[in-house]
Amino acid sequence: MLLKKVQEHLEIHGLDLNTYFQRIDSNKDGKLQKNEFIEAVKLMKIPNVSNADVGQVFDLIDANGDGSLTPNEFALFIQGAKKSKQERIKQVPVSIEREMRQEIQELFREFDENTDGKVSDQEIFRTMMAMGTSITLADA
Ligand SMILES: [Ca+2]
Ligand SMILES: [Ca+2]
Repeated sequence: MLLKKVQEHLEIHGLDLNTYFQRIDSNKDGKLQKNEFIEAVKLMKIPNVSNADVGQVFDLIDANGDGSLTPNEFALFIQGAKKSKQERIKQVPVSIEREMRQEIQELFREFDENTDGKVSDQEIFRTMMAMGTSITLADA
């Protein structure tokens, strides 16, 4: 298990955000569609997270709701992960993939914070605020 984590880290280490984005943009249109995002997350093998859950996270990251993530929207998501991580723990550099995985896991925990198994609008709103992303950003 630990070995696998190390391997993952070595594989991803050195890739910048754009490189990683291009890697998971399988149809190479410069945006991440929901199925591409789900595929990328699936590779992370996060326990107890269904494709539908990942779809919900996608909708949350998709700030302008056009059904695809621009590099900018994706960057905001990853930067949110980096920022919150730096505040919590000082660690050796971690991979983008691992940051994304952690951010997604945290999003789910926050989604379901009242543990009724449903996500209320209020919970989504609080999660948005916690992420600190600029959801008013009008990107193309
Ligand atoms: Ca794409
Ligand atoms: Ca979008």
